Amino acid sequence: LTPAEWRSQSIYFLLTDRFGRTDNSVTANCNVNDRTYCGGTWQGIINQLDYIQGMGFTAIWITPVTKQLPQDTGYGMAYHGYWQQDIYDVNEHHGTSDDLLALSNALHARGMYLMVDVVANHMGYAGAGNTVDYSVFTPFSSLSYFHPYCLISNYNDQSNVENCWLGDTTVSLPDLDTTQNSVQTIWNNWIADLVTKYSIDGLRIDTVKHVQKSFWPGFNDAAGVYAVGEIFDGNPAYTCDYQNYMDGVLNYPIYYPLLRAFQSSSGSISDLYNMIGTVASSCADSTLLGNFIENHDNPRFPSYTSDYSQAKNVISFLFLSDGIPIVYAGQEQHYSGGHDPANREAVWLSGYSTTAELYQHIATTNKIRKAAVTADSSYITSKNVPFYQDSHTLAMKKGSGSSPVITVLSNAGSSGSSYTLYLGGSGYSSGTKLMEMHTCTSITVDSSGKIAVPMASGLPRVLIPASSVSNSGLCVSS
Ligand code: ABC
Ligand code: CA
Repeated sequence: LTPAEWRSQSIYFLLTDRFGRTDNSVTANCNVNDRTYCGGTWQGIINQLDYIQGMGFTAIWITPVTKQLPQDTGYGMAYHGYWQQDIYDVNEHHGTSDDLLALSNALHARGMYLMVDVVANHMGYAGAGNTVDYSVFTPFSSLSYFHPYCLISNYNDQSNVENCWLGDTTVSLPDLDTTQNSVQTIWNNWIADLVTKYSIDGLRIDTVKHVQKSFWPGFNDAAGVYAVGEIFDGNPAYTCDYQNYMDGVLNYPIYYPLLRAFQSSSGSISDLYNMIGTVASSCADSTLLGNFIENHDNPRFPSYTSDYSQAKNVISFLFLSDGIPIVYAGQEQHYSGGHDPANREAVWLSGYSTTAELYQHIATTNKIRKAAVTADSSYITSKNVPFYQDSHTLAMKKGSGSSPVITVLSNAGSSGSSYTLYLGGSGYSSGTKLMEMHTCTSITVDSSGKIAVPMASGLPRVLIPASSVSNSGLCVSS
């Protein structure tokens, strides 16, 4: 799938080991602190595709599929998939190569897409960097393929970040010398073959900032599909520059101000307001970024606040601003794990409840976004524009000039009062008929061009033209 085809998708990110089991168990024990395999498989994902599709997702991103170090280390086992040793074989804990192919086929049969996480920066080794037996790696079976051992010690020194090693003396991440032609050739051939063999539709690329930028255009081209890179850094100038070398990047610049704005009712709305504009102007194309508020490396949103209204607001932001929304498995169940490994709870222990409040909120928000895409051919490529803020409220518009989607977010929280926000500056002219999609309230833009938005309990509000409502399957009059 091309970048242009990915823009309108929505992604469910899951750790294969933690999402679904072949036996469909919803009680199998999974103690996150053990940092060991809990039994999730590719077949287990196939078994639960209705659950994922029921929220409106059109794609899944799965953790790396390659064969991992086999030991139980001081940090447990390689259940997450980032400690590879053989790039030509698959992780047998997740199933066979045929199982992975079956997952790809099952997704495609539903019109859904497969994104696979890949690691080109390093391999994984159980032990300190000066004790590595390079013969365990396939194909990088000698020291000559790697940078000399040194641990990353200074994140302000880009050559240290690129040429030294991640990990520590418990688990080493031997750092490939990606400047060598032989290493580049192996990786480019490998990714082309992997994408072809499993009909992969997109890539999430790990540790992008730890490899020299000039490596990435060739790798992305060889893949031939949309790739979104992980640059774990909140600075838009630093992170956006990587979009000049690959299709998209994970939206870490928005992540931090989004989290701060909604983690409490005193969070800064203006910092988020400003960052929307900064990212739109700093990144090559903000509509190809990957938006998230949770992942397996950071504490889950409910570990900061248990408030459901705040959780709904951040979800609405992910879907209705520029970029491709990414929800991390368990987010829909309001899981609240903190730092790695606590944020890697097994999803089956929720019983895959489809009545969960956030499951329903995500389903509704996916429908609203799809209705906007259907009604307005320029919606998905247009730039989101924030146009109103007060200390608890942010309003933004995205879509064609005459009929944008209006999203109103609030950080007042569930105890927030009920009131009417008279919202100006939307660009809608008086007399236009709109629908607020969460309350199904019909609203006519008033004679001064203002929209009377019914706010309550700190919940998000989304307005679309009345003429687009029928595309959504929501607010159907009886
Ligand atoms: C293991 C254990 C953990 C244990 C840890 C020490 O070792 O499992 O329990 O606590 C994989 C596994 C992890 C594992 C690691 C290391 O490997 O999933 O469980 O931890 O063995 C990617 C993946 C991630 C994966 C790897 C490695 C890379 O998403 O799941 O981890 O393949 C750095 C990397 C980034 C990496 C991340 C985990 O570490 O750059 O690619 N993620 C600063 C640095 C970042 C750094 C980040 C976290 O800290 O700049 O480069 O990420 O260490 C903002 C700044 C940011 C700053 C943050 C903290 O603050 O703007 O720059 O990030 O304001
Ligand atoms: Ca490196």
